[in-house]
Amino acid sequence: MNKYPKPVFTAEAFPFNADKYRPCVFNPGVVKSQGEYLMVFRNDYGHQEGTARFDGTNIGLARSKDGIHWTAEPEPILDPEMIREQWAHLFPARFMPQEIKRIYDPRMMLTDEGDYIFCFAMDTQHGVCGAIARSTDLKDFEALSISTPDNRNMVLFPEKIEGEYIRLERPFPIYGRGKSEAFEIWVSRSKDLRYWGNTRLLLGSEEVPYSNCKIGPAAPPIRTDKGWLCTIHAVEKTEHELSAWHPGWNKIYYAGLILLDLDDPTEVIGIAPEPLIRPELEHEVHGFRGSVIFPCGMILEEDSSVKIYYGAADTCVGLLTAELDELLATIKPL
Ligand code: BMA
Repeated sequence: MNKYPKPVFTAEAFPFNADKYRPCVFNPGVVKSQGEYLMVFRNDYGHQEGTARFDGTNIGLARSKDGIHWTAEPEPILDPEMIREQWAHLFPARFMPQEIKRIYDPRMMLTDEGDYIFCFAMDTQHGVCGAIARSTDLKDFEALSISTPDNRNMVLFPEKIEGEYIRLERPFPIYGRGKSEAFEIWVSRSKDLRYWGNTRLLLGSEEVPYSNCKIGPAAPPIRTDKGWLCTIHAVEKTEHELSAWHPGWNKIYYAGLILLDLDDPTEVIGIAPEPLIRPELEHEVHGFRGSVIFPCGMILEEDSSVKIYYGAADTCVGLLTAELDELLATIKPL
């Protein structure tokens, strides 16, 4: 496995709002299409010093020929303003436009028809929703569905299974779990990306040995002979404050691996007992929220190598490359 010693994408590569204090680009959704890599990323700009707040958040797009060197479009492709205008019908008119506050953490998949399907988190005045949108040109985004709150980290499988789309998701149950932030990964199915159902628990946070808190799905899974290889993020809450611009930040985010049954991806068949990526490098440990590894994109190459793109310290984008076999070798039966 090879972790790139420096970030592969930083705020310097995204000129929009570059004059703002401490801009961040992170949590990258990545697909590969006809030899070109496309990355959608979260951009937080205008950090309000001494607080956890930013002036704004939008979603940008970058392209690459090799998956390592990226060129960003100069303007965001999606921001809360566009959603307020184009998706106003999703909310009662009396709550608009102030209802939609932030959009962030994009993941992306490509359909057989060549449409881009986006999943992202949407903070509203009435809770956090998981949104799904379709785009044919990465300019206009048609709303397909929004979840009830609180739910986010929606991650679609890259293909239909038995005629159905499959999504991993992470609701936030604050009643009934006995401790705060014990949040799990659930799975739902849909025939048309609009109506979701057959929801089922996939993995409990207590089943992940390196987490004492919440877990969530990370990048869209990849198909392998052994099963669907799937990244997760898993959180360890510590007793001490970690290096961060965010006052009081005390959570470590690790990336981990699980394996899902090929025919029935609602069944976990294996888990790697140790984290795949721990925050260790300078750009992973120091930043807006230090010690955060948050993958949102994973590409299986023709030579069976794998690229995993992750947000590092909620500030920039890191990359881990590995052979598929070495990733699968870390998995033990659940
Ligand atoms: C999660 C999300 C992510 C973020 C992570 C670490 O809850 O908000 O966007 O990267 O926390 O701060």
